[in-house]
Amino acid sequence: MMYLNGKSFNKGIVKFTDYKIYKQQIIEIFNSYKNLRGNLNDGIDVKSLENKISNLKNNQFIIAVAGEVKAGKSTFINSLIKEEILPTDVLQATNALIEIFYSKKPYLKITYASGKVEVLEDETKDLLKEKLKKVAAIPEEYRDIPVNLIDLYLLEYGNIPIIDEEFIKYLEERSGIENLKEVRYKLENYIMSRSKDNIPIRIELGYPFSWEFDEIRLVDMPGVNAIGGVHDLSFTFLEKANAILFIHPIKPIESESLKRFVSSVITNKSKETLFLILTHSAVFFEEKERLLEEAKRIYSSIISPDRIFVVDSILKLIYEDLEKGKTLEEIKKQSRHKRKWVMYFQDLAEEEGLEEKKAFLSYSGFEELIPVLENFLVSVPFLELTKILESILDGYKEQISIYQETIELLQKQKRDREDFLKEIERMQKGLKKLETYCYLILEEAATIFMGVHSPIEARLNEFKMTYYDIFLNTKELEELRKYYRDAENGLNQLVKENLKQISEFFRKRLEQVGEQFKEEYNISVPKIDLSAIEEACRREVIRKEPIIEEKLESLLENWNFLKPWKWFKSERTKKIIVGSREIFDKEAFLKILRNSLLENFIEVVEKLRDEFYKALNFYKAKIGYILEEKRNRLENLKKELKSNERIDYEILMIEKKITLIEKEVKKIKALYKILQ
Ligand SMILES: Nc1nc2c(ncn2[C@@H]2O[C@H](COP(=O)(O)OP(=O)(O)OP(=O)(O)O)[C@@H](O)[C@H]2O)c(=O)[nH]1
Ligand SMILES: [Mg+2]
Repeated sequence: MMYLNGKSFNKGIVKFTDYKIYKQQIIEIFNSYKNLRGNLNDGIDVKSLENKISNLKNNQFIIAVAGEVKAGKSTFINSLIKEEILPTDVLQATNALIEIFYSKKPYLKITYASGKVEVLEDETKDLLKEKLKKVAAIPEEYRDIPVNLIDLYLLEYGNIPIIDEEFIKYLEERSGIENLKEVRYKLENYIMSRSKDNIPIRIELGYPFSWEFDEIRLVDMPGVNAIGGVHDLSFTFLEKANAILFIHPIKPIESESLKRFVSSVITNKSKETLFLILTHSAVFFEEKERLLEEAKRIYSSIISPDRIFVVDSILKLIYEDLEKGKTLEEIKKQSRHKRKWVMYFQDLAEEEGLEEKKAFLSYSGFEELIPVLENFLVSVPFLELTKILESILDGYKEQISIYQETIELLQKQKRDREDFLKEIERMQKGLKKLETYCYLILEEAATIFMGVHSPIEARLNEFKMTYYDIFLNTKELEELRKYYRDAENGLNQLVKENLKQISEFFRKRLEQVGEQFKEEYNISVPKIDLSAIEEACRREVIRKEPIIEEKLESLLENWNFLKPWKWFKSERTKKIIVGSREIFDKEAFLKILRNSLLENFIEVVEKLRDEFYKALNFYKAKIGYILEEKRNRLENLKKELKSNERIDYEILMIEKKITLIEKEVKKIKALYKILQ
């Protein structure tokens, strides 16, 4: 329909507003479904549907905005949310990321490395802006010292190092900055001013923005370092992000940091969510088309061309000012930044005979970006919507078939009780036989899907070998982190695919059996919600919750979201003694970490296999349960003696219900058609 793996976009562009409308409709459809269904088991796993609905309700879209220092990240976000609230032109502290979300009242929460929390509510925009600047930015005078390294040292070791030659050498080596000795006093001053109590690690900003914004969380990431690296908390966010926007000035077009970011930081999975946003297009306005084409060519192997855009955030901000009723003259006077661009593009607009406001928006490039971005973000949940509709439709179909079967039986009962009892007995016999059949199918499944020659074994082994090699050959800590994550994600995928195969197998077999039983015993094989079973199994196998369900609030405790990773890091940190100081020995640490990860990885794979086998039992239990229920229903029908009036009344009620269901089905089908 729309796109697969974010690779290609077709005609159907979905906007947030559309999505929100459809979502609301589907929530209503689900509520009616729950009512109409009552206690009747139509084979649909209502709990699982309910989960999906509640996920929809709490859905959050995370947009991570990453890029090198000074690339224009904060300005870009400001222009997107139409408020100049994030500090720009100040160096963002390396360990502070700022999350921005919609809130009716302004709200600012700052969490420091020590755990200390500060909350500001109901403050004015200017005050929030000031506070943000103070907290998230690094003072100008420290720009030439490796503040991020010092902060990281503090975060890792908790104490402030003595600044001696060794430490200065350590800083120089790791930062690539030379002659730090000469600014020793700066180092001292900086270190004196830092403690876990004033290193912010998470800043949450709620504000009544005027974008269709309430489900979006934008994250202003600290600049990736020159070699494209990010620290663990940033990595966590990148992993969770629904879209990663890598901001890069349009010139120079070639970016080492982007290449490294892609090759060694973000996981394969996240690669599918990556956008490249080239900013500052106003500065090279004449060349921008050419540069865009060049970027698409240069980055074709790492990023899909329909996810590369050229924008100018300042032009967008000018447009927003105009939207708010300011005149170009006023804008010129108020902002030094904008002045030059107002003048240049005002002229251009005049030349081209364009209306001012329109011109600035069009020159900004955001008109192209925003629809694609919105569509990209809602496409996945959109698919989820259609899946929910499909399940409900299946449920209704089964309900109608159960009701019709019941009406038939009731009519038979009215005509001839003998005959009716015989029919029920025949059906019960059929069900008994069906149960045996189902177990046979399960046996068959076990031989196909379990054991040394099963497809999952082959895949698991292959997988193990691949990652074994990758781990062993990884020389950088950061890459190891990415590959470990890749391995975990890969396992998830592997499990998913294999469970799907099992489900497919059951689906086909049950269909065959169904035809046979319909003819022989006049019973329909009860509907089994295989996709819900699949999901339940997946939850058993992979303990990690799907991202959507994860509460963002718990992220801080999940500072170690990368659990094994973090665990190894903190438990097995290898330090060596250099002179009087313990210094982090990267080589030794990497070796230990690599081995630990390997051990852990293999353990996970083994465990996974066990769990996977258990999944088959899960199918068995579910199928057994559904068949038993159907038998009980027949048993009850048999026992009950009913007068003809009673029977007529029941039939009438059932027919009424069928009419209601048919009405809903019609509604769903209409909506389904739109969504397709
Ligand atoms: N003309 C033009 N200037 C821009 C654009 N984006 C950012 N700038 C300017 O570039 C400078 C840096 O922008 P910031 O938004 O602070 O960059 P940043 O990536 O957030 O920087 P750090 O947080 O320190 O890493 C500011 O002076 C902005 O006005 C753009 O699209 N066009
Ligand atoms: Mg910034």
